[in-house]
Amino acid sequence: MSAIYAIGDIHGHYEKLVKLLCGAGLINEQVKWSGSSKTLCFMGDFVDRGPDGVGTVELVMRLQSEAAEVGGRVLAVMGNHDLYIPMVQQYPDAVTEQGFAFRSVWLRNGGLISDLEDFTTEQIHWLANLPVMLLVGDKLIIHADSLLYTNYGKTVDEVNQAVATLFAESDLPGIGQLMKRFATREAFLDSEQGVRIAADFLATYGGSQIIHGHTPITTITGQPSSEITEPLVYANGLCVNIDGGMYMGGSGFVHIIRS
Ligand SMILES: [Mn+2]
Repeated sequence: MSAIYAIGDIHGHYEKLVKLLCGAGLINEQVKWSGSSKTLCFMGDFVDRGPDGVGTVELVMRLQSEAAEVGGRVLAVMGNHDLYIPMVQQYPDAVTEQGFAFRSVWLRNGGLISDLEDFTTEQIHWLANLPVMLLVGDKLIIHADSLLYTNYGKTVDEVNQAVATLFAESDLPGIGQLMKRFATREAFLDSEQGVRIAADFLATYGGSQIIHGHTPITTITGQPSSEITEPLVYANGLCVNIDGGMYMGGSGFVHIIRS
């Protein structure tokens, strides 16, 4: 299989994304797909915090169809911030178990009213229907370094189906619970337990390595995001964090997986 290109949490940083894609030869100067039959994989959290969530989603959706036309693939999993958009847009009055409006929780977590107003129905539908896990070659792609996925099934398909059903059935308590679970992180980080937990996770869902975003590398290593240009490989090589902290001053990076 040819190389897989993976990019972490973009959080509305459209300009940074264009620069990364251009640098990797995946788009040309007209911002059109030039990656031929390559595979590009996004870790989710396309929106919130940064200036242009709508432009970011628009670009990723367009690249999906441009890549497909020439035998390439642009894949994406859902991040917790992507989940907020359809939730807040479709159910503006919904409240959490504790009685807080989801809208205010979203705003406190970097939600932008300007983005919300500009999303098209098609884009909202796309966000709500993103898979939460993907097995690409021998890499298991998830947004969060969390065990939340294990609540939804024992295979990648089961998990994706169960999450999709929450939206299809307008299961607001279920979506609320998913959001809460999505707030967890660092499940594989513990130096003693992490390797075992990651190995169990891979044994359940397949793949030989977990690729994730969600937890900016700077929050683990203390290295400033502006200096982070490569992934954090940990848990004996079973896990790869590719969140360069694009909303924290990082340029982000493209993680190229050769197999
Ligand atoms: Mn996240």
